[in-house]
Amino acid sequence: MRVGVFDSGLGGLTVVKSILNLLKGTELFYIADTKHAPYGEKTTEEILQYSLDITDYFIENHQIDALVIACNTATSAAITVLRETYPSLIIVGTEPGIKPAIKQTRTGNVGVLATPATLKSEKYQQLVNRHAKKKDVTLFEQACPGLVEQIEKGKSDHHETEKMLENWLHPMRDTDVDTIVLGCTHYPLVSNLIEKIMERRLTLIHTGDAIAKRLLSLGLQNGYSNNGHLILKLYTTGDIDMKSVQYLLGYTFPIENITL
Ligand code: DGN
Repeated sequence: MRVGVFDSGLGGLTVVKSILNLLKGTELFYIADTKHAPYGEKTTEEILQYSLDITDYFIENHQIDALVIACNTATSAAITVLRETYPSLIIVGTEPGIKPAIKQTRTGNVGVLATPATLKSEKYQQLVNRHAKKKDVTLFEQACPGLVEQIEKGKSDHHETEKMLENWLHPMRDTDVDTIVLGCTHYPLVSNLIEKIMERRLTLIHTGDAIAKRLLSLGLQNGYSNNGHLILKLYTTGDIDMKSVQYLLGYTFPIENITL
């Protein structure tokens, strides 16, 4: 199976990591659309256009069978139109892990960290209505404007980033929140800081593994085998912090600049 994966930047590599762990016979192409990062502050129309351009690039250059939108923000803005535009493509999106968080919390208090665009989106409200409203669960939702930029700049463990997170997590620290949803694929990069600031054992929910499982199951249903060799190719539309790429993948990997 030939799979295209994209995000506004590096964050989607957390999803690539999960896919690499689970799938075997796959050719994986990743685009970090760093030229347009962060998506969180763009209009829906702009994000939709970037998503269409990236998908066209994957189809023209790599004849992909499946597309993974490794970005909560782009999923909210574009998945419906992408499914209508490319009906023969397997399309897997990303959404904040509200459902697994509700299953795992013991205290019933769950934090949700995401971009402003994701928290404001209709898709997120639908997700909350579907899963959280029926249960005895309180959600502490917190938008984190600027966090994606810090991570893209390679400042995941910088004291500036720690200060930002301290402010956002302050209201949660005063409650018995035991589970936090990482509602942006960039945020696993600041897991250590979140745990340090919260000063407790936490369950951090990141959706990379669930996406990889869904991709595998849809691939098998569509007749693709999961045998053979893995091939990985990374592309970026702008500047990228190689230190973070290495940190995310666990090894250095070449990344090619492209124009869409
Ligand atoms: N990784 C993207 C997400 O999951 O929403 C970040 C979006 C952005 O660029 N702000």
